[in-house]
Amino acid sequence: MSFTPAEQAAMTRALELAATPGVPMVADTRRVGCVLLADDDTTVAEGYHRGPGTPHAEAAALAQAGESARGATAVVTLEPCHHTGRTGPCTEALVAAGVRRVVYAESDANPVAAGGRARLEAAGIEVETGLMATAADALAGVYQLAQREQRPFVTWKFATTLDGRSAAADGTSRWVSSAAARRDTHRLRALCDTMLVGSNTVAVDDPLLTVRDEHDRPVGPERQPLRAVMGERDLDPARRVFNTDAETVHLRTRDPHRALAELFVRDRQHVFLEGGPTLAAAFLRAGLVDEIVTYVAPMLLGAGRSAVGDLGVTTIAEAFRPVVTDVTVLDPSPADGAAGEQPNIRLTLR
Ligand code: RP5
Repeated sequence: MSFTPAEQAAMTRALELAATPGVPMVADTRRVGCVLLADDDTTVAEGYHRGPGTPHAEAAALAQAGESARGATAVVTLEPCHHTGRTGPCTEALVAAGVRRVVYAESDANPVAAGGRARLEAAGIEVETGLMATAADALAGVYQLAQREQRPFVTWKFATTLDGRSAAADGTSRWVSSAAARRDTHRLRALCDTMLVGSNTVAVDDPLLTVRDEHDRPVGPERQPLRAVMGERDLDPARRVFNTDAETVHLRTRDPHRALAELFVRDRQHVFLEGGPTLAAAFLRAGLVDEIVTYVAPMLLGAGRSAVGDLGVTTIAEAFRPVVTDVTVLDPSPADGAAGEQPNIRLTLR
């Protein structure tokens, strides 16, 4: 394997493109980015997959490049597909455009789309693979888990005080996390296709569960995840979760397995779980939390709602011990700082 510095930089960019927030991804689609490089290493065009039924990353980049794609190197986060699904095969588009070399990060786990490399090589295109495969794998992890387990990937997000509380004794919880942490949450919400809470959270907190911009305005309806509320009790239609900013479904079950199965049938791939302590505990006990994102605020309450309910742990040896994958300090913006906000810590665990 040998890659030029320009190809390495292009792959970093392709991974960024693939992770563009706000792209609706459902069960059989993937986040993919592509950069086309000319012989002199300049970027000819860029593309990324914008969701089901839209052109794949390679096709988007080729359309932007036009004739300049001839002789170019295509740097792609995933092996180009070799099948006709909702759109045509990327292999044929790359061959027809006269691309000289293709560099991709990892092979496609979906057997239906496989065979891209062989087709490209048969057409005389030079192919190299494995560049930044680990980063591409992390990006693809959501899709791969959904395919393997036939259920959506679950990210559980919560905010907590230093003493593990998510609300004060009187039930007030706005806000435990800082403004910077809440902005970060909206960035992460936008990467998922479903927001999930329990009916109790809707009754008690009346959350919106939308993706909102820095001015707290909802982004367009086409970029909103589905809002799902699970629980057997009836819901008050006047709750904010039923406003017109995004679609909302009521899953009449308290069983995490059944809720995820229903969401998978609706083509959902990535659930952002923002439920309260009881729902979070039910998912953890069922082994249905794949990733945890928590914002730790420099605050002590001493009493109040705990961030997570009973996990059935009675002794330290039985503790759940997720593995930390990232620790980031979220500093307040100058305006937040002037308002007295302090840094929060975001911990990501798997
Ligand atoms: C909690 O407060 C929800 O679980 C959510 O995390 C938050 C509010 O969400 P938004 O109303 O800001 O969308 O009830």
